[in-house]
Amino acid sequence: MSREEIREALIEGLGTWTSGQKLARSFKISRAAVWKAVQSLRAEGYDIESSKRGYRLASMPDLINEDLVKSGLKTRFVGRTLISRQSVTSTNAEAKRIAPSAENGTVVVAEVQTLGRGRMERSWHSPKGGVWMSVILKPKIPPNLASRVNMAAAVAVARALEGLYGLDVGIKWPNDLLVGERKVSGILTEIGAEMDSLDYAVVGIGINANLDPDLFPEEWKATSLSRLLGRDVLRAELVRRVLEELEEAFADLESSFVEVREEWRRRSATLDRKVRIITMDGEFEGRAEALEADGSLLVRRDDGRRERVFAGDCIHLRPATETPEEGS
Ligand code: BT5
Repeated sequence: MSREEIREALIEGLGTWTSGQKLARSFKISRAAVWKAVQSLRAEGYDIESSKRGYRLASMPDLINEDLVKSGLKTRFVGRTLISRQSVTSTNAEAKRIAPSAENGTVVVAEVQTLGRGRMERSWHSPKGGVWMSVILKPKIPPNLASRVNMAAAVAVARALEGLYGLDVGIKWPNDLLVGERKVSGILTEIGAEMDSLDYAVVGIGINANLDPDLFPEEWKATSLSRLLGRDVLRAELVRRVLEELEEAFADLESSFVEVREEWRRRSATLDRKVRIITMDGEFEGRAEALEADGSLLVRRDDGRRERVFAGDCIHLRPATETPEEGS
């Protein structure tokens, strides 16, 4: 407990010195106990300096741990249970394992994923510096409305990135978040359901926060927040904001869903574009004409037929040359 109090005190006095004696007196513990608490915080990654004047936290640490995310978190249930790990195979895999018995809103977050997953068995690269997290949601909706969860998550992340960093974020159907034409975030929603009810949805959110996008092949057209902003972001603050936006979007999901759906459409980078659609049944090209209420994409094929696409990949094509502008 004293560890928490000392952490709070050092964060409050960020950059300034506090004597060990004062800390010991305030929390009614020995100076040796203060030292032990400082050691344990350092081991966690807090940059705490010590000198004759006492201790000081040199800079706010860019960590995503339960304490930092939860301090000031304005949600009712999303993120109230938060499990943070150094390294996991995939936060979605972890979250799915615990989902049946987990509280609505439980979050799993990791510094690194060794087997991060994209859609359709693709891999998602998850080096240190990113935000890799999964949120377990239990909306009271039938399974056929599950795509709402994915749409709500995309809108929530877009709002968070815009609200915190002033970025103009577009949504490429079905689940990529783009700034300009580059992917800054991807979402993978997986569900567990009975015939007529959704047991849970695991919303996996990957955000390229403080990492060098040149680590990835150019054809991915990836970017990161640090590249876009020219500075690192505080990831705990970002996680907090995403969780808050997610809770707000969640409320809409169980009711009319008008607000999220409209914003999802408004942010679409795919609508009115020339696209190539790749589904399990093959591929075709056409113009993206509409986004339906259930999240499907209506495409007018080059041969004039209209096709409704529920799942698949979409490549934006350049109108003039009709060559691919970006990867999946
Ligand atoms: C997605 O898949 O965009 C969903 C990504 C979801 C990742 C989160 S992280 C937390 C949670 N735990 C997981 O294991 N997953 C979720 P998709 O649309 O299929 O895009 C995958 C493709 O994007 C890959 O085939 C690569 O081409 C590219 N890619 C891989 N890693 C990337 C990255 N970090 N940034 C941008 N593009 C990437």
